[in-house]
Amino acid sequence: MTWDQNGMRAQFCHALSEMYKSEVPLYGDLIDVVYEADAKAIENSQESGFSVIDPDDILPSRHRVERHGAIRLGTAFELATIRRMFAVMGMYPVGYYDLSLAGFPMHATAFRPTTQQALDINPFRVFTTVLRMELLTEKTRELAQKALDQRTIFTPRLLELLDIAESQGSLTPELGTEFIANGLETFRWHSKATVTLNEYEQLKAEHPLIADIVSFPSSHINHLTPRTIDIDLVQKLMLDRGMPAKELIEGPPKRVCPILLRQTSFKALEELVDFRDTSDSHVKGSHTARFGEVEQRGYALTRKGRHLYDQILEQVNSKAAEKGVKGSDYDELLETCFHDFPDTLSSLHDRGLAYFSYKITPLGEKTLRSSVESPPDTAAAVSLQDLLAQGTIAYEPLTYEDFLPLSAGGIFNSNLGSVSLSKKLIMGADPDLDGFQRLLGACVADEFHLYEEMQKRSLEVCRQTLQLQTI
Ligand code: OOG
Ligand code: NI
Repeated sequence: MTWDQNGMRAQFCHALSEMYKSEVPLYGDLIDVVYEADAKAIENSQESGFSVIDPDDILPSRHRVERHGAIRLGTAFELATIRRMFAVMGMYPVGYYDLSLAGFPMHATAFRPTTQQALDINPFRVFTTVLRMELLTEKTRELAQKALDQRTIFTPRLLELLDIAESQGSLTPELGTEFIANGLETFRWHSKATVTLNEYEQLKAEHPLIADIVSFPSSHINHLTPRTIDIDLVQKLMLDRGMPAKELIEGPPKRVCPILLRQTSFKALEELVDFRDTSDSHVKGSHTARFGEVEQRGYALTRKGRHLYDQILEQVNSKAAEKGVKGSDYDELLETCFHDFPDTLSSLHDRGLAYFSYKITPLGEKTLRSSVESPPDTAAAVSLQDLLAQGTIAYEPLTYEDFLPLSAGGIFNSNLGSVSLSKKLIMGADPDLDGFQRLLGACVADEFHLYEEMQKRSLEVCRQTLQLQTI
């Protein structure tokens, strides 16, 4: 058992998954469906002799344990403390997501490992949103502030353990165990609300997510998502089993070369809640927040690739809106429009649309060994194209490690009962990265930069091994 950051992350992810399974049994069923679909997909791809499966997907150390979760926070203290908590597990804020575009008064980042090695061990990531108080109406803001001021979503012991971890650089196994047990409390579901039913209704009328963020004593994990290698098959199995699956898969269509992220989900559960009463007793009510989701990850796109993706998706959505296209017709339209997005590894590589990792091929290694006697001319400038054409080095795509919350806006919306009163006001807002970083107490990393660095580093290793001046 290791208690370094990677070990802590793996253990925490496992413990959280067990807790969520007991809280939301349908999540456990979904995991079973994913295992079944993946086994079948591997069998099918072996039978067809045409492998469409990304090797990264079947790395046993990574794939089976891979999860992402999502939490929603209310204050700067909560966000900054969560940042410290995730840092103990080697998870750092990457990317800024402005959710006002979808009509939500929130912005977000994703806490995740940032190195290839850490991602390979356990890529656990948590999409973390925080409320934008300035986008609420005054009355709701006051109510939200009052409710948030009276809660602490961290146990006192967790706060002590954070100080210890930060001053000593790590935790002993005993303290690590305590850290995990205490950390889980922040994400646990509580059916006792901290507000009255009337206050809850008021918050919900402005936006259901405000009520979800503000009304409870913890920041309950609202979903935990396993990764599959065949989301179409999972979708089919979910429907076959009568699970309350959402109708469409979000994101890009099914392709030979999968890109970014495809996601589907089952609808939020209606849960009983005890609301506070002025007379100190409780009133029964209900809340829908927690759901199950599944995802298939594809290749990370460069800025250029992402731009093309966004352009095509916009085209799809405006055509769909214009003609009122829905259901399987929407899927067809999506597929047609995405014909404009190259779908071979070499075109994605040569046109600079996706990120890749380079490595020396067995042929390259053989040549290298035979040239030990007479080392190559290190001053020689060899181009990447030449090395690829000679078969000295090869590339494989980098996996997309981030999120597409706006394309998954459908997931958000399918889990919300009513329409927001203040949607128009929110949608007119500007993104506020500076404001978000102030609440976080740190900067967020740029995801494109991280992929670019991984790609560069892999090429640098090749250059050094081949003893070349430049590639
Ligand atoms: C976050 C939704 C974002 C995803 O997979 O895009 C997310 C939320 O519901 O709070 O998890
Ligand atoms: Ni999600």
